[in-house]
Amino acid sequence: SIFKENGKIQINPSAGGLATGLASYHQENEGLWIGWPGYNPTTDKEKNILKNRLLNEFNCYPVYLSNIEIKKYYNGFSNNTLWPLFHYFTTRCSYDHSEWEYYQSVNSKFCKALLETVKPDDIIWVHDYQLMLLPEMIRKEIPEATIGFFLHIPFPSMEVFRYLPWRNEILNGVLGADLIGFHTYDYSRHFLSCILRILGKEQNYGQIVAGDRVVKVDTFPMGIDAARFIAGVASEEVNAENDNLMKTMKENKIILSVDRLDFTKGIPERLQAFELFLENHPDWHGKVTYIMLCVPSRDKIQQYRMLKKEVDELVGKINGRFGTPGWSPILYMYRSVPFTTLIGLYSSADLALVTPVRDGMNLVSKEYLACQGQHKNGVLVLSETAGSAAELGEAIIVNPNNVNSMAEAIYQGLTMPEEDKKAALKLMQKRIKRYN
Ligand code: GDG
Repeated sequence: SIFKENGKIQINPSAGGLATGLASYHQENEGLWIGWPGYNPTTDKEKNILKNRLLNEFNCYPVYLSNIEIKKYYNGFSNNTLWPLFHYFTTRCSYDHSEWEYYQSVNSKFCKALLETVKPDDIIWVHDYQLMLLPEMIRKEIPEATIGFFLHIPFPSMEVFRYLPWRNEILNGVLGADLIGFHTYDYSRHFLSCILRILGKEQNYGQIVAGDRVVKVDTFPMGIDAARFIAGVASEEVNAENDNLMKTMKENKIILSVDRLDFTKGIPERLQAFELFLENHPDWHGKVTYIMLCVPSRDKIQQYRMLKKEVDELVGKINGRFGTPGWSPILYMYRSVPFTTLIGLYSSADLALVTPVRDGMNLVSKEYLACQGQHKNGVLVLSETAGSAAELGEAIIVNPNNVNSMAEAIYQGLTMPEEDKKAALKLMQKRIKRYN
């Protein structure tokens, strides 16, 4: 995120899965990252200053969006049509023709920025649902280009995808790439089934013939830079933060959740499950604290503001119902915290609650496991509809809509024998380090 403080522009890496997950890769390679910086300079002079700083300090190249483009392309078509549809929230989708027009024009704006910077033999890697038309646009301009496309969110089943009025255009857009990647085998399968039933194109072992090209579709579950998290946890700064946290928490067990505040993350359902756990297990009152870190996200969209209100109210209700002068069941933070604080929380928590109703992958689940290191025995409660559940079968797997079973999973996780916790954790940690 970029903002102005005392007249000077501050540049901070953003806290979304795509940005954090690819940061290490970007730093270690000589690529150029083209993207919207999330900030609108008001003058041409400021635009140029920011552009130079992004290039020199971060190897990034900005595409500036106007206010109307932010409204119609970003908050509109990307986050109010594709995002809810691909996460199976079909009743939350708007299908607005003018937003679709902005989606097309902003995709061409990115194509133009790419043409300004691309060099012969560059490999072009297009990311995510905001740029699904871009591979085809680039292909038209540079027919011999090498293009990859990766989707960071789920690709829904054909029965859901077909709701989209512009389904053919989106599929053809992506088919401009040479290699199309998804997090899980199911998403790849859904995509191939749409290609067959909507475009009538057959596939053979994940290969599709598109004109005179062969396009390959495959599964690449995104990993984390495990070494960076493990080294971070060992640092003095993180140890000092943890000592402080332990003083406040005393002997209490810590439950942790970390998400962007998004309706796909199942936050209200999770709070209801925690409330039910406290109701069913009074012996745990005063002995457990749920630290809930919610990072503000897309707060210009009405539905996100309503969710914020709902979450605020639920937290207030639960703390009001069970809290005592010496104990608040939920410690709620609505902001982004520095990396050291985040990994300190990951390493201190006895149980992580990762219960999205739908999530492409979910990196938080992997980061938590990495930060538990060799000496902790943390338990992961994980939703079956997070992409990471396909890789982390040793976690306590739950249905995120089943509040009763989530409440019991919390109890089970807190009371499990240490050797069982350790055995599950070790297996998952090994996998995370290997597929980093
Ligand atoms: C999308 C897909 C997919 C969170 N709070 C803070 C903070 N974070 C970082 C975490 C993590 C990232 O944000 C969140 O990543 P997720 O993967 O959990 O979720 P989305 O943002 O929804 O990401 C998702 C991902 O893309 C990658 O393909 O896994 O399914 O929805 O890395 O560490 N970082 C800091 N402070 C915070 O307060 N510094």
